[in-house]
Amino acid sequence: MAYRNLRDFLAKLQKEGELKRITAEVDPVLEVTEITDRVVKGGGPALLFERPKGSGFPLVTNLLGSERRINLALGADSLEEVASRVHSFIDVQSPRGLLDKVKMLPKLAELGSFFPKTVRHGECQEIVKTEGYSLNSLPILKCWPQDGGRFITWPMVITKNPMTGKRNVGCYRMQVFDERTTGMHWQTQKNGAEHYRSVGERKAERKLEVAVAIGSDPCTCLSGILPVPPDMDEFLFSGFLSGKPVELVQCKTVDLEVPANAEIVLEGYVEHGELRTEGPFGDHTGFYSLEGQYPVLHLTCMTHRENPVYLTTFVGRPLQEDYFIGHAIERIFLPVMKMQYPEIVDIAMPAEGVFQNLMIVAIKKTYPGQARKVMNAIWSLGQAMLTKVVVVVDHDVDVQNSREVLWKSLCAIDPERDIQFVLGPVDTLDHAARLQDFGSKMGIDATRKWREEGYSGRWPDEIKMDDSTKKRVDAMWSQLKIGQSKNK
Ligand SMILES: Cc1cc2nc3c(=O)[nH]c(=O)nc-3n(C[C@H](O)[C@H](O)[C@H](O)COP(=O)(O)O)c2cc1C
Ligand SMILES: [Mn+2]
Repeated sequence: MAYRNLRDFLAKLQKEGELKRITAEVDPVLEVTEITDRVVKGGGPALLFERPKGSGFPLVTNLLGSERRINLALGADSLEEVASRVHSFIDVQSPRGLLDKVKMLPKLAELGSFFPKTVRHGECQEIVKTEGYSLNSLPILKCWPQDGGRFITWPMVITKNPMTGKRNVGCYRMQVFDERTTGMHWQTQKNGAEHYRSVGERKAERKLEVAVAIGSDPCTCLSGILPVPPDMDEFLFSGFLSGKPVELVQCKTVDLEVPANAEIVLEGYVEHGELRTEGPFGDHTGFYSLEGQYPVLHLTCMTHRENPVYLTTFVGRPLQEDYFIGHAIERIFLPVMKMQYPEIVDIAMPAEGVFQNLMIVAIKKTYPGQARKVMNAIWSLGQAMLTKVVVVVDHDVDVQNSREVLWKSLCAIDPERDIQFVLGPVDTLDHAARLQDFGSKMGIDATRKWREEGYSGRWPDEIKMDDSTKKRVDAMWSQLKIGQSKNK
């Protein structure tokens, strides 16, 4: 069921009425954003701009900007279905007896079948250009008015850990500086930044090779965004998600491999210590991230398919496409979180919290202080460490319903008692932090308080009508001739 490449998925979207082709000429400078912004917020389809101004190549936006398209991408009817598949794999890890071990074998063999495979030839190298090429040939967006320039927004940036040789794939925006030079927006705590720093510890050869793949089958496109642990290959995980191993080809000028089915590949290197002003950029917080000093990528080669389709996205005031992607990732990784922290019942990151600002966690509290333990767990868990506000509620709060969370949490707190501040790493994009990358975070324990936690009152029950009264009222409802809904 896996898609062969980006076009194969576009064809599926077209068949499902989830793709709109735009034949009019549209400028990648601002116009594509304004059009797509209206479409995303209206719940509309993916957009294929066939004639971006100034480029011979078409561009796609809003590829995964709805739950339905995310499901189509993942080949599932719902995110719960994907989550339970993830769960069934992690669940086999601790076999109890011989029988369990035997039962586990097929699962593990299946997992093995998702390891990326190296192939000889790839569509992404149909055209190879080591000379006379230019980034200006691509329809790269300038997203928002105050942006410092054009930005490649959905790259899979591939590097190898200089110490271990292990691959990392990350989606980091790249500002176009000139025809063959870009910025590399590695935020401080990300894996790409770690590779960059570790190349700086070398005495000689302080260069880090970089390959950038743009546009692929949709699960592979997600690989750069997935917050997998540093030592796990994102391509293994995206192969697992699509049900088919990612096929890789060797690059032409660097010792790295890229997805064979990519539309466009940029190869090059970053020299440790060379920094350049990057930004501003209209970011997913809904505000501009201002100029900063970031590494510079020098291209050595560009390869692409014949007539490549340029895949891009942009961020801004929520809702945007990244919300749907982030939400899917949240659902897919929830079983992993639950395995580590079994008291977690559900989590939510409402769009307005722009991922790093707010996480609401429902827990089944079984011992005193557990809400605080969970906050600390979140602040030590991969990228979730950057979460500015963690709200912990009881298991009977529907965290997906922000109004219910506001109501019940505010009723449940004695602010001075229930709020906890900590200092630590914060998101690079947090413009309110006292220092770049460092600041405070807040946890709110909005669970019912126990005697063992020093609460001496009686915690009241939530008001609910009893079932027998409801049934009697249901029965008499039509005679009352009030109309409206019978039962709320
Ligand atoms: C559209 C989009 C753009 C992103 N841009 C950046 C970026 O410029 N810099 C960055 O550090 N992370 C960016 N991210 C987030 C990273 O892709 C994400 O944190 C990823 O898991 C990082 O991978 P890593 O843990 O291997 O570093 C972006 C995410 C999306 C969806
Ligand atoms: Mn990674």
